[in-house]
Amino acid sequence: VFREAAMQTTKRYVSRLTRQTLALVLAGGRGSRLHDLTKWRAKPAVPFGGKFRIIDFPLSNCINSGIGQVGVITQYKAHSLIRHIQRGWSFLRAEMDEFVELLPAQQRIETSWYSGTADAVLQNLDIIRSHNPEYVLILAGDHVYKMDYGTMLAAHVESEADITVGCIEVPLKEASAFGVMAVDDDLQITEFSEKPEHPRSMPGDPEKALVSMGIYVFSTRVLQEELLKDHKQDDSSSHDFGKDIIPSVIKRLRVTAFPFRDPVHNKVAYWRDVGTVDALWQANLELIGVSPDLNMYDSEWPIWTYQEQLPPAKFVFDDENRRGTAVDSMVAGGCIVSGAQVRHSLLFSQVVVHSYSDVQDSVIFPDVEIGRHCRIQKALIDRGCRIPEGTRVGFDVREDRKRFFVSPNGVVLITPEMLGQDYPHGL
Ligand code: ADQ
Ligand code: ADP
Repeated sequence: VFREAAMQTTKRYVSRLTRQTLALVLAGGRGSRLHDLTKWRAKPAVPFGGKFRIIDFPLSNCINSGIGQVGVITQYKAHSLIRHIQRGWSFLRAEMDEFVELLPAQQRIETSWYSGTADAVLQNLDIIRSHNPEYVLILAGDHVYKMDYGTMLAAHVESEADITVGCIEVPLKEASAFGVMAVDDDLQITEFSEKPEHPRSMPGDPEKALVSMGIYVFSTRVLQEELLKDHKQDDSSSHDFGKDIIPSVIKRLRVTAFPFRDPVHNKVAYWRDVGTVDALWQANLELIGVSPDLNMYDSEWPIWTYQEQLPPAKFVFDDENRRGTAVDSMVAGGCIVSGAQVRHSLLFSQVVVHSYSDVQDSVIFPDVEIGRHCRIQKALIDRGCRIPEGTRVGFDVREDRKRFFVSPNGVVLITPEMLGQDYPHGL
């Protein structure tokens, strides 16, 4: 009884904090390592997991954590992202003061677009003030993970921090892609270097480094003061949280690390920056395993998205009685596999695979049609591609390179443009 009562009190306490929080999702970066996938769309709008887009993960985390006030800061190639958010994320109740608001770069206070991430937030300071939150949670729109931000907010308040930085352990050899930190026994950050050439390892574990997830809780007053201070240093700052703000405040302010761990299994949590063609292909295919690290079937932490009303997927015999099958695969709504074999692949919505074709180890984005007699292996096919009859992909790297992009790991990326076709609307 006492434990139950204590849990109720904790829940109420955390939900008070989440209600006093405004989340800002940074969704303006280019994500250039995804090559042609981000030529016409921002990285947060890249499809993921059969029916989602990457930004659905941080946005769902907000809603599931009880944070109903969310701004999405957009800039680069934002059309499909804006369309997705308008269509999928307008179910919140304005009268309950819940919303997902779009904040495009619109030259609000300067005659420039957003420069770094801190500048993107600074240019929206008046909007932040108008919502009058106690805390501002800054998130990146381009990571895939499930996280309860309530526990991070509670840690921020309990440790009396000015700023709390979400952090995670990664292998040392990958750490130079991140902001790398050192912490003391109270988890106060004592050192922070953004993308260091020679990252430091964690004490006691020479193979691991503690890195920033690029997510921050600020007490609103601190955020305002620090952004204005950074804004004044025009020449010396790139106006970026990781490069400028965090390194400059750790000696002056109380900046605490919040280690993100899987609360159920008590281990390092699932968190992916699907920033390359290889990583994106791999992370999508991992989902079809028997018990993947990212469980999308968890009814306690649903991932919300925009979805069209689609009929169920179907697998049919063709006119010559060849079976249409998919094994060891995930297939979204609206797909038709007719007289073709699909193995170890992920088919997003409305993919059609025609007779005598064979698809293996591939990730097929929505609205793709694969013609007859195709053999496709280890491919990532972008939205809207019409693959012509008899196409062979993934068998001859030199041939593939002539028409398509082949990743360092040998994944063949195919976009409509590479096939001489138009991109579909809303990409
Ligand atoms: P990076 O991953 O290099 O490092 P950055 O390119 O600054 O981060 O992007 C962070 C987020 O902001 C992304 O979601 C991006 O889309 C968005 N963004 C970038 N520029 C923007 C702009 N001008 N306007 C709006 N949105 C913008 C950061 C931290 C590291 C940390 C990693 C974790 O700096 O310390 O380790 O994230 O991935
Ligand atoms: P294939 O080239 O593999 O023979 P078809 O286009 O002839 O493919 O379609 C095979 C089967 O797939 C059809 O008999 C039908 O059952 C189903 N099918 C194809 N297109 C549609 C569609 N638009 N709606 C519903 N079912 C379809």
